[in-house]
Amino acid sequence: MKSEHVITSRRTIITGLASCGGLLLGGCSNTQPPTYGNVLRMADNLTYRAQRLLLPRSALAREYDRREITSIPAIGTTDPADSHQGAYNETNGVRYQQLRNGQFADWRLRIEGSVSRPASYSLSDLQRFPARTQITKHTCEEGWSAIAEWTGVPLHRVLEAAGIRSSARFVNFYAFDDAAESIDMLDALHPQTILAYGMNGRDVPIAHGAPLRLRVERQLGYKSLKFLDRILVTDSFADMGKLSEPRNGWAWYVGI
Ligand SMILES: Nc1nc2c(c(=O)[nH]1)N[C@H]1C(S)=C(S)[C@@H](COP(=O)(O)O)O[C@H]1N2
Ligand SMILES: [Mo]
Repeated sequence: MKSEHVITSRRTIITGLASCGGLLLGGCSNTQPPTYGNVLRMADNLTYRAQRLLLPRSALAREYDRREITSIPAIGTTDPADSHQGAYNETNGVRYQQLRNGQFADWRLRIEGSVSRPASYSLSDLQRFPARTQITKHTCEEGWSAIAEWTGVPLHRVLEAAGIRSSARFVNFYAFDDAAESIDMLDALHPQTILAYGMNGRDVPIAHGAPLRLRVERQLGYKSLKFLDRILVTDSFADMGKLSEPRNGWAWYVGI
């Protein structure tokens, strides 16, 4: 019954999208010229609509066999406490160092915004949810790919536990470096979208996003945010900060 409910709400979302016609992320009004952010995201609207029309809503990314696991480079921020790294944030870098010194026992993932029960979860709280393990290919926009096994809690379970509101449209993720990402409800509820605490059968190593990273298997690697600190559920598109795609000319929607 539960999955039927999810499918119905996805259908509602996609119908809403189709009838919107104009700028996807900027709302349905075509009476005003687009904002700066919307101009940068115009190509997103095309790829988003084309991919959502062509592919089944819940199509799974291919999953691989254990024998196909490859080595995987660590890219972007590999240590949020290292002040020499490009996306270093002093406040959060110091917090990260303290949490790491305590083996992340005091780390908590906050979930707030468009939810009826804002919450914060420890790693063991998250590990009490039913887990999902998947062996998938990570594809970086820089042109490399790698296969790894990821274990974690499906994001939809955590959103449901927090009482996600029916008006919610985006899930925003904030990391311990200055990176942040957002995804829509179709990806947020996708069964392979997980909050991963395990990689290749062990805890996620620091360089790959300890203690918790996002896996969004139907999009390019940069959507899979490492070093998760906070989740904010929103009803409309939010500014994701200075490293966000709209501010840097990167596509927000990078479906594969
Ligand atoms: N917090 C954070 N998440 C991030 C990044 C980053 O710099 N900071 N880089 C992204 C990019 S471009 C890629 S390809 C993957 C790399 O993940 P890996 O280091 O586990 O291979 O993480 C993504 N998530
Ligand atoms: Mo990447």
